[in-house]
Parts: sequence; structure tokens; C-alpha cells
Amino acid sequence: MARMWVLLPCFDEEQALPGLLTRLRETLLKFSGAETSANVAVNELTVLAVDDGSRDSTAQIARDAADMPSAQDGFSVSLLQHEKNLGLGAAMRTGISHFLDASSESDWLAAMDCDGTHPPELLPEMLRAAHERDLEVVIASRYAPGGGEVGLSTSRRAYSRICSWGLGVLFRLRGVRDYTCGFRLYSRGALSQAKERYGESLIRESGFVCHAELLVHLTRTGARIGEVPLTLRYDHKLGRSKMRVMRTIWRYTAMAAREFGRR
Ligand SMILES: Nc1nc2c(ncn2[C@@H]2O[C@H](COP(=O)(O)OP(=O)(O)OP(=O)(O)O)[C@@H](O)[C@H]2O)c(=O)[nH]1
Ligand SMILES: [Mg+2]
Repeated sequence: MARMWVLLPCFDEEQALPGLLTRLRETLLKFSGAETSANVAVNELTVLAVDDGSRDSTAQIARDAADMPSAQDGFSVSLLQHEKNLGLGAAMRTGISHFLDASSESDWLAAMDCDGTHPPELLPEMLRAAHERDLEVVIASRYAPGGGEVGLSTSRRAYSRICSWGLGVLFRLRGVRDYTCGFRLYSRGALSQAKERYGESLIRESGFVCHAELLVHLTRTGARIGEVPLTLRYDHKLGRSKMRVMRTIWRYTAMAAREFGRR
């Protein structure tokens, strides 16, 4: 039996967080349900909510969920907090460090947006893919056959595709079509190996580019990466977008210049 940890980087997500926590609790039952074979059984799910200086009630919502008397169903919430906003990359760093300190060998770390666009119900399938295809990182991918996006503007759709295409041309990471989506499953082994090599530089980017940077570093430390199709539900997005498109394009360029050609 393994434990699934779910890292939620949260910044002003009071609208989406309560519904996502409910859906994650329900998803835990699916891991032990008939559709999951015995060797992928998960009996505990711990949410790591990393509140990054939110100005709304995000932290309070996570704290209330964390303070709930521990239920018998194996579901729990831990709140990690930055006093002020340090960015998505810093939240990923905090969550990954906590996971590596607190988890056991057979545990898995999932990371996902908590704005309502990533369906947590996909997690059992991601874990099954990891076991059946011997993967250490599973990307929920908009660009895998069967994946897609609903409710996204044409310009945002084009922007995401161009970023993934450009990173693909430069880095050619095996098994990767979607370089930028933050919905992924990581094995403990792959993360700890990458952390051992890169230390605090495992994630240097403070913004959205951290997801692509992490993939590049994981590949260089030998992680086996694959994808399962994701339908991104932008029509379910709650709260405002924090993505600053021009700044993110600039950071992709800077990260690519820094990493390209390195081994
Ligand atoms: N911890 C932390 N999380 C952040 C920050 N900015 C965004 N996030 C979280 O990162 C996830 C992705 O942010 P989004 O604003 O949805 O960005 P996106 O999915 O790339 O683009 P849109 O959905 O169009 O906004 C969400 O869970 C946000 O709460 C930040 O500064 N710190
Ligand atoms: Mg989003």
C-alpha cells in the first residue's frame, strides 16, 4: 500500500479550493476501487496545500481542512505557508522538499493546479499508467492522443502549443509532448535522484516556467517519462488567472538559454 501526496500550489484560490478538496477525498476511494489492480493500491491521500501569501481566505480554508479531526478514510490535508507571495516555483520547491522529507519509498507525489481546470479523477489512471508502463513521471497531457482543451481562447491555446512545441524542438525530451502543464505524477525515486544532483537548483524559476525546468532536470537524471491524455477544463476555471503571458514567454526563453546544451 502506498500513499499519494497531492501538492496544490495555491495563490488566491478561495473559490476553487473547497470543491477540489471534496473531489480529492472522493478520488481516494477510486484508488482502492475495483478499477485499480492490487499493485497500485493507495490507501492514504495527503494534500499538501502550499499557500503562497494569498490575500483571500485560501489559507483559512486549508487550515480548517487540516484541523478537521482525522477521519478513518485516510484523507488528510497539510498546510504549508509562505508569509508573502514568492511565486509558483517557490511553492513547488517547498512542496517537493516537504514530500521528500516526510514520505516513504513507495509514495507518489502528484502536483496540480487548484483553479478547477485539472480533474483529480484522473489520478488513479495516472498511477496505473506509471505501473503498467514502468514510468517514473506521468504527465496529464493536452497533446497526447485523446487529450484536449475546453473553453480556452484561441490565443491562449496557440500560446501554450507554441511554448510546448518550442521546448520540444530544443530539448527533445523522450515521452513528452506537453512541457508546460503542471498536472503530473512523480515517483519519490525520480524526485530524490534529481534533488540529489541539483540540490536547491532543482527548480530555479520562480514562475510558471518551473514545470518545464523540472522536466528537463528529471530527464537528465534518467527519469522515465510518459503521458496520459488530459482534457483541460478551462470552462470550469474559478478565480482569476495569475499567468502573465509576456513575462512567462521571456522566462521560457531565459530558461532555455540557460539549460540548452547542458547535460
Ligand atoms: N503558490 C503559488 N501558486 C501560484 C502562484 N501563481 C499561480 N499559482 C497557482 O498555480 C496554479 C496555476 O495558476 P493559473 O493562474 O491557473 O495559471 P495557468 O493554469 O497557467 O493559466 P490560467 O489557468 O489561464 O490562469 C494555480 O493552482 C494557482 O493557484 C503563485 O504565485 N504562488
Ligand atoms: Mg490554470
